[in-house]
Amino acid sequence: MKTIIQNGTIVTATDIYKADILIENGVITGITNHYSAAPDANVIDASGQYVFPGGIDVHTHLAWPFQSTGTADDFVSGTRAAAAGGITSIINFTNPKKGQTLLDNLQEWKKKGESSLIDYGFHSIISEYNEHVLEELPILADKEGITSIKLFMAYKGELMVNDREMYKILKRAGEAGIITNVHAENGDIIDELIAESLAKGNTEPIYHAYTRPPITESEATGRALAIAEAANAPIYIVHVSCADALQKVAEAKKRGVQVTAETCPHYLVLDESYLELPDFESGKYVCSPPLREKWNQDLLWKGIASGLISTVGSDHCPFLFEGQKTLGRDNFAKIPNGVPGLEDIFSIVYHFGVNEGRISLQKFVEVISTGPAKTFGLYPKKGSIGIGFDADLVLFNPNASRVITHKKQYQNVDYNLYEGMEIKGTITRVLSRGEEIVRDGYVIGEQGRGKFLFRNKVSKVHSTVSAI
Ligand code: DUC
Ligand code: ZN
Ligand code: ZN
Repeated sequence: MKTIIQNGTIVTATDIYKADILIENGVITGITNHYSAAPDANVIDASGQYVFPGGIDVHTHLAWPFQSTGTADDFVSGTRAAAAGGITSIINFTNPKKGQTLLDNLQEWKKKGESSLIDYGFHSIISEYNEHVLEELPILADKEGITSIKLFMAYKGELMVNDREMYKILKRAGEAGIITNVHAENGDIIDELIAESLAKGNTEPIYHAYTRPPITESEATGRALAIAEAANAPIYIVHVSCADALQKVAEAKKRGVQVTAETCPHYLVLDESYLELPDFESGKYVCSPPLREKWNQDLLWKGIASGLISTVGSDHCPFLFEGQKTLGRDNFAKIPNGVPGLEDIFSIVYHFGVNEGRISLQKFVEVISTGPAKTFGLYPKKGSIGIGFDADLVLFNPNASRVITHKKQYQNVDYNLYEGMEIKGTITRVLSRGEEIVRDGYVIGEQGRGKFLFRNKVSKVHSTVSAI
């Protein structure tokens, strides 16, 4: 089956040009000025539209058990939401059970992934250190194509590992061609600040932010980077939320640490004041790290523009407002940490980045597709538009507008973080490996068509930094 996309404006991380795209068997096989429609070809007219590479969201928590509950989206609702929002590949976090090997745990997650609509991979979380873990790392990379893991410096008793464990794991991971994602917050200090706050009767959601101040993130970020430096290993700092933590990334990059960094749409657009909304509306915005004072946003956007931040990931960790977020109505420490974002990440970064003049079209493609593909071993199969790439494409009308509302969303959540925001630019079609899976805002692809992503080893850290 041949598909031709005619008359669109192709946007990659480096170029913008008008051309037609020929797709055969799910792969881009030609790009030229004009293809005349062959009788056996499906022709899609993209006049007046951008053609972007599909978004790659490397930070999702679908079907994720956490804090005595579990996220509201599974691989069915979550990947439908992703597709509707222009995301054609995800990398989801696993969550190991106590005493389970990484390899056994992975098989369970691969089973869950089979219901995906789009392509999917996994980062293996390591929350329990033992010698077996170190032995499993090369097997994960060589035999399973799992070339990233994740460590937490917070959530003691559930996920947190200590510095010595981090060092050993990072070192072995680096030797095995694996990049380590790190959640950088000082869990011990945070736990003490929470205890102090509750003892004083300070239980409202704003205290979630006050008990996780920027210093707890920047200290842990600096420490994680020092550990990676000592271990001579690549590291990916997830969800950088504030200027102080970003500064630690800049300093480490200057020293030659193999670091890449991510921020999330909510840190770019929302701020700490949402945690003071009345009637427990504030509970919807509880995530970790917390939303920060507004002035940080400008520095995060500048970090994207300069290349210091190479990826925007959603940290899609959705909980229902009724029944999940409300568990913490009387105690902020009981509100499950996490917000939905997968369905809107593409639009939010485009609108507030490109339309509002903060980043170029090419930089948008870099952080939403090319950067994550390069960092996580998916390039050059995913992450751009070129001959030999999978035909994962988003057709986008920059002149149409829409208003975000939870009433018209695929994600299984009873609210939307960006409710009421007007976005200029709409997704008209999404193709995954050449197959149309979204048309005019409706998901038309079938569940279970997504493929597991066996990823390349990470030998060199991706960097596009122009100035520090
Ligand atoms: N932060 C969240 O908000 N949710 C999931 C885990 C995390 O790190
Ligand atoms: Zn995290
Ligand atoms: Zn996360």
